[in-house]
Amino acid sequence: MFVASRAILHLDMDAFFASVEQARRPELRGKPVIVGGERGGRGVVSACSYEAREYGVHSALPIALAERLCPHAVFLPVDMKAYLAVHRSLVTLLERYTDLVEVASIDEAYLDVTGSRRLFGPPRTIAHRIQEQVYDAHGVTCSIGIGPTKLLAKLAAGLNKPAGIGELTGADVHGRLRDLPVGEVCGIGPVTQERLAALGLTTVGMLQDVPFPLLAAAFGKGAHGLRQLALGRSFSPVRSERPLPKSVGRELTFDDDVNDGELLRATLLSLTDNAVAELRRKGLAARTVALKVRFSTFHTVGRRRTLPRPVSAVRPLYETATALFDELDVGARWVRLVGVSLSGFTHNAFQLTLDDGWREVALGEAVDRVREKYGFRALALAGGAPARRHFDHASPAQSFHPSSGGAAEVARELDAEASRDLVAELASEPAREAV
Ligand code: DCP
Ligand code: MG
Repeated sequence: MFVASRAILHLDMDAFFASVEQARRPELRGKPVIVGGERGGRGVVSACSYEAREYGVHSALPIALAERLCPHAVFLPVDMKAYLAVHRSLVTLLERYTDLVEVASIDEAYLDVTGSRRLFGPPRTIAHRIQEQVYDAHGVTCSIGIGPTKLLAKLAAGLNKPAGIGELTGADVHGRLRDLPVGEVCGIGPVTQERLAALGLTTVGMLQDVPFPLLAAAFGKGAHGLRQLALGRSFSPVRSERPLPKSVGRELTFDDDVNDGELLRATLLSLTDNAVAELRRKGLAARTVALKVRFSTFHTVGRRRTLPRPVSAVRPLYETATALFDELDVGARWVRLVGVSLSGFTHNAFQLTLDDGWREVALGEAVDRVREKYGFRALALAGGAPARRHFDHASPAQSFHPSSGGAAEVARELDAEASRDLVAELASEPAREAV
């Protein structure tokens, strides 16, 4: 079961190399343009404008053949330097909308905008803005697909070429998707396509319906993956190529020193919850939890623990933080500051299996969605309540110091009116995330 819903965009430039040429030489606009080599050359077509496609020209066709199909086309050599310059500028533009930009090719990128909606609006609004900005900056058009997975977003972009914006949802998997040729699905290449055709399977719908034993007989271990693709179930996350952050942490200096164990634990829960929210926004999972405690004497102690595998749910990370806290044996000593820091990151795979903590992850993402809409404080973990009361009294904008990144944001979130304190009963069932 796939519960978590992400908002993923797939952007693909239209007739990329040819469009760049048309943009810098306006006299070529509206004309068939073929990029790949001069007339009479021995090369193949790299790109061709949509006007040239009407004559049957396409990428990888020998230039000589393209010449025959469309004799009046303008033939141009490849100017990779120019296309790369546009490419780099596009990536910079896309990174304004989210940290999670995966560059898939010279003219294609995936964006995970799940965490960007609060700032930039719904995915369709983001897609319109990107299209406009790309055109304003470079005079070229792109197509953008929206979906809950990369696979569906890419299909949606392909269905809306050129210059379109389209969306495919989970519901479309058993609707519009069924009539598509299997070759349209990213991951089903020409060889697989041929083998499927030999079984009489040419459309996505056929691949959805074919009895599994038949598929397994033909494709062995690959059968499961094929069926998943046909059902739009590809949960591979958008992988940004940016280096992973070293750590994400939150710490709190109390306005008055504290020696109340319950309040300290509740503070740890709020800090962990806050740090994990940032973790999920960045699409990461963490393996290492570090705890910092500064006593009223300014003596500072720390403990860290590494989990068997990376997690992105609050509970196992909080439980580790409290275990570390117990080991420190704070007793009745007065505490000035506590901090929780997460590190040892991997990209969160969102590969949800029944025994893999999917419920925790799905709940976490549901909490993220509510917070995106109504603010961070709209939902708070049950055990964090005493700490929240404390924050409310303790001029939190000054006393709450995120130890890495997002400082302004968190200060703002904690400063918000505490009028909508709903309690998320995440604690209602025992954790399934084994640590
Ligand atoms: N390319 C190439 N040789 C190929 C395919 C593509 O050199 N066989 C280059 C030129 C294309 C660019 O990569 O402009 C992007 O490839 P796409 O497959 O996205 O094709 P286009 O952007 O040209 O057209 P479309 O509008 O179909 O995306
Ligand atoms: Mg393209």
